[in-house]
Amino acid sequence: MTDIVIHGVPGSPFLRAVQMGLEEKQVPHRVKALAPGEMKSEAYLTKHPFGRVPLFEHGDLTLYETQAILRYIDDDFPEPPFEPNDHRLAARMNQIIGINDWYFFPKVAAVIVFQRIVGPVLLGTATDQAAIDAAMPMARVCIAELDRLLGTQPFLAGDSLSIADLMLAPQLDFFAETPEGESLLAETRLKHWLVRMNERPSMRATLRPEALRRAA
Ligand SMILES: N[C@@H](CCC(=O)N[C@@H](CS)C(=O)NCC(=O)O)C(=O)O
Repeated sequence: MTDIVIHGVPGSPFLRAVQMGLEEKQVPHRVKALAPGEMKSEAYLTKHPFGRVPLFEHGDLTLYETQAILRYIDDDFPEPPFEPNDHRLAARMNQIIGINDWYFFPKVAAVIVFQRIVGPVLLGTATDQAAIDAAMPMARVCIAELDRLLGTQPFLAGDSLSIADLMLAPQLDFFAETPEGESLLAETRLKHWLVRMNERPSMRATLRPEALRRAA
């Protein structure tokens, strides 16, 4: 089997989503941790011109964008499938991936998780409360909407694990470490879904580094 390598920064929720996908499929792989600044190096930018993680390599295929990577993994390693057969549930999965990529990550997690945890712990920066306050309206909408879409289903897009769960679980698990995340998730069905997700071997095998697991 061709070697699979994922380049990333340990703790990144997008990296973790890909790691989880491979763990769920029981596909051997290795993570190449990037050194600080390496994401913006000339060599890295030739493979990922946007300078982000993860970057996925499988033989001569180089791929970035987490949902594209997870869809590729699902096609190349079919069992267990990550996409619902029912086209309505597949549409729901795609919608939730969109919520993550357009609203939750850039407007909520990238602000609040950064201000509360990543900045202070990794970069030694102070928390900007005004930035957190400005992100809260979108945070409320995202959590309420994800909770509504989950409804009483076991997984975000129905009865089985899908790419929506793989992408959202690492994001919400990190967000739940912040006081804002903890309080918004309290009393939601999403919180119970997160507990169930955290019990999966794929989540347990891909824990964030210790420093990023401390409550802010
Ligand atoms: N749309 C990208 C987003 C990836 C992303 O934003 N990753 C973050 C880490 S969680 C990153 O690389 N941040 C570095 C930066 O913004 O310079 C994907 O799905 O892979």
